[in-house]
Amino acid sequence: MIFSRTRQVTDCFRLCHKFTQVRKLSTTTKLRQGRYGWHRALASHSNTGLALPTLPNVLPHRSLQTSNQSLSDVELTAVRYGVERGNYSELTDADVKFFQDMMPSRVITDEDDLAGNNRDWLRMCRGSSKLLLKPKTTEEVSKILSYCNDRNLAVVPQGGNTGLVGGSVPVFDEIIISTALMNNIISLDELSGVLTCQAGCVLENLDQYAEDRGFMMPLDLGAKGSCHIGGNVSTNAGGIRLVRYGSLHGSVLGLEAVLADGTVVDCLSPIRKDNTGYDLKQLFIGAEGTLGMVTAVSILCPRRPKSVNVAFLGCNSFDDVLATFRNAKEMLEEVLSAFEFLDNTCMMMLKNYLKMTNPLSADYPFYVLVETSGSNATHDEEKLNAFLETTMATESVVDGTVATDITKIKTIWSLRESIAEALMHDGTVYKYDVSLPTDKIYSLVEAMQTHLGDDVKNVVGYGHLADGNLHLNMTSPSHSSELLAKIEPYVYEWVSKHHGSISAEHGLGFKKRNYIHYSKSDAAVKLMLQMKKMMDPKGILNPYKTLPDSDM
Ligand code: FAD
Ligand code: 2HG
Ligand code: ZN
Repeated sequence: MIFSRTRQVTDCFRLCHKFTQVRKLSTTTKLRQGRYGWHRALASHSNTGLALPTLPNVLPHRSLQTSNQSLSDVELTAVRYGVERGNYSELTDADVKFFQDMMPSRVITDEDDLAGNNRDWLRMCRGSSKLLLKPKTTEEVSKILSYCNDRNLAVVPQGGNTGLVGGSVPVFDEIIISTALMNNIISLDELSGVLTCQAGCVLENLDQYAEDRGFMMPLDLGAKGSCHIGGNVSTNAGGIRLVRYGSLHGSVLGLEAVLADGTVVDCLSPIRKDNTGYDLKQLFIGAEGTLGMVTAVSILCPRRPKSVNVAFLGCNSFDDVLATFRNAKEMLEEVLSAFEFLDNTCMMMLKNYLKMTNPLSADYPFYVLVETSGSNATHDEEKLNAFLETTMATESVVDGTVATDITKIKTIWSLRESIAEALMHDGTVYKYDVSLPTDKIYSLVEAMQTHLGDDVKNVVGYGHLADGNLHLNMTSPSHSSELLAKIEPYVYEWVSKHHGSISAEHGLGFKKRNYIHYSKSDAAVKLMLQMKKMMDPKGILNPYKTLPDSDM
């Protein structure tokens, strides 16, 4: 069995430092069974050939109930944020008829059917679109955009609608163009590992397809059961493996996009080296649907590792987390595939709201999740063993557990991947996703705790420590404009002062567009506005998103 390991590491844990073996994991597994199917994300760790359960490609959020908010309560974005509608045409019956003639039964106008597409995952943004289109081909997307451009109708591209910055839903009545039916896998070259597919393929499905052929997707994130590869590319999603496989700017080899006027730009090259002119595909990666609609992607998939280990460790301070990271970089570098952290308030929420179990014998101020992936189990275990011995000897780690089989690995990962969901049960969530010099990451959480005091219910910090990426989240019983005004722009000023980025991986979307100046120079923003004007002169593609409000 591939996940079997020498007893060395666990024995060493027990003997040296009162490390707990994963004895509570069976309990945890039981609690989670059948509740949150989407956490099968962790199947990607499997190299065991185990048959994994088939689970629905939906996140559980649709049925979540937070403290003071029911689904129908989500305030219209335009009202909550006081936005003015752009000078776009209103949808007419003739418009709807045009689309119905073009793609009968894939034109949705029923208000109830549209509700989920009008509202974002966080339930903070809601639009009032009257039309959802579900094209199947690039040609259909091209016809839709050409028509909308001629008619001056605004549109919003939508993938899995798991975005966290309000980018994937309309602000007013923009037509929603969903990639839900653009889900064909075109090819996977088993020599190069290049996978080519339509934009609406669900990330997890792609990963399973790749797994069957000995490969894996180079990115992984908690929303993998719902998000689409086109959405991933359009947000330049980071996730839990960026430390190992890099960003989508590197692994996306080619893409196809449709411009606002319907022009199809074919840059779907599956080749690795191509220095012919400007690298246009990069423009669409992270553009959040404001420059074109991504219709197909070629992406480089690494070989699936033969050996995977996950350690979940307890630390007494953030300095200890940093020391553990330093050791991991030094001792595990070439096999390190994830290094994540969470604070104890996150753990409390996982326990209280999702009834999950801390696999360690006690609570600690901080937890670290370290994953190694490699091709030689003995080699990887030796390295992990040496790393654990060192961190224990220096007491930067005071408790921990190593998961040795796929079920336990999944259980540990599900702790980390469920934090966003647990937070939703704590009330209204104010979500910030920032990059900072790694040693400054947690100082921001402390600064916000001091700054907000009792005005806020909880302030938590967790994230992709290896990438210097903090997920700072604050909660309050219900939405409060006063609280928001106390958080912003304070948080952005803090990040800018410490030379960070105000959006590490989620993008700017609707919520953060007007704060772009905290991370980009005037000249850079001006050039972005000029590019937008050139590629989408009427501004029909995802208006009110990514770029700051401007008179240009
Ligand atoms: P959507 O939410 O539908 O859209 C996102 C943006 O892309 C919108 O602006 C939309 O207009 C645009 N868009 C979508 N499809 C296209 C297209 N084909 N062409 C052009 N524009 C398009 N993000 C991370 O980076 N790392 C994480 O670890 C991570 N974890 C998450 C965990 C949870 C539980 C949740 C709910 C979200 C998480 N996210 C994470 C955020 C989100 O999942 C990612 O941003 C994801 O890439 C969005 O994909 P999607 O298909 O849902 O896109
Ligand atoms: C994650 O890493 C996601 O879990 C969500 O990017 C982050 O909830 C958040 O703030
Ligand atoms: Zn993240």
